[in-house]
Amino acid sequence: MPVKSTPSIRPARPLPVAGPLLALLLSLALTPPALAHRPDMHAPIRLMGDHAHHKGKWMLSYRAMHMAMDENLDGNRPLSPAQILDPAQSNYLVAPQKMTMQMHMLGLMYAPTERLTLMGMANYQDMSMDHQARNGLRFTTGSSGLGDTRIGGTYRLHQQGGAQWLLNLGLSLPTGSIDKTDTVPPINPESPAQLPFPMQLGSGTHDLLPGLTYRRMHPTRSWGAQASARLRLDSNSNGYRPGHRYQLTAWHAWPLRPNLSLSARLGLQRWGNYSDRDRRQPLPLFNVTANANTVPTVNPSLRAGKQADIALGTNIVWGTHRLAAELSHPFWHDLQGPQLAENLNFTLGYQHSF
Ligand SMILES: [Cu+2]
Repeated sequence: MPVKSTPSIRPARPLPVAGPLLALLLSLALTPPALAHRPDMHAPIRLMGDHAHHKGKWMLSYRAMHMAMDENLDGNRPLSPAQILDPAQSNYLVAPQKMTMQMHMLGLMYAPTERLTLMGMANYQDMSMDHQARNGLRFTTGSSGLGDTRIGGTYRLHQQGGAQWLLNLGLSLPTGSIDKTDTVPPINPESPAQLPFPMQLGSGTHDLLPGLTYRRMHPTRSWGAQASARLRLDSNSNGYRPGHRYQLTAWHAWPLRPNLSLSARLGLQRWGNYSDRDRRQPLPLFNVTANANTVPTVNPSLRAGKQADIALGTNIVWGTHRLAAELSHPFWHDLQGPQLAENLNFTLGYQHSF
């Protein structure tokens, strides 16, 4: 009787199945998806005008932004409310402590031709600012409502292989109020007063929004850069205008999965002081000229600044839908102060093209 069978070695060999399965999973995770449909086809969600659509295509987008400011700076130097209110150093009666802003943005894009994509965007803002008065009183003011509306277009200047140049041109329309009021206890506890510059919902001005964007896709990564500006074309109905704003940003993105990418971005921006040379009449109470020393936020010469941000983001795509988020933190400031400095910005967005 031949005793050939040695069945004891059979169950010790699961590898013939596990090996190929592991290799398949690894290749799914590491193989870059096709260039045409990548999650990093779009720049980090905070940017606008970063992409164009094919002729006849529409896109609906919603972004929610949360911005927090919680420290006053003069230049790059922190100033506490006590330092700002120190009678030996200033005449200020009130010091801002922190400010938060929530913004909801609804946008629509449409490409009438292969080269041109039109866009429009409206937003709703909700702002709150905490203050401390010299007499120790703490109070909060708030304003909310429709902000300024943006319309414009993105023109595909040049596209070759994975590289493209986009020209952006837009206009900001003054749909946001510049006459928001709230009760300001140390000034007038009985009736609402005109809120200072940063608490107004709009600029009241027509702004030109030029920009230039470069994008480049590589097999396993992509990057891009954008230069943009907000140029005030006129003064508002209250006789002042905010300063111009210039932005420069560059990002790098990595498609980790066919439907998921991560991005890192660096941003630089500078903005100017307010100009009130066209002012016809003083505003009630929070009067920009007469009460310039009440609180730093009503002084048109304490608005300018420079800032550098670092941001991390992600894009998740499925079909024609995209969900994206970006968290940014300014790591350097140079502010004409005392002025509240941005500390954190979180943007969450959803886009659907059809
Ligand atoms: Cu779009």
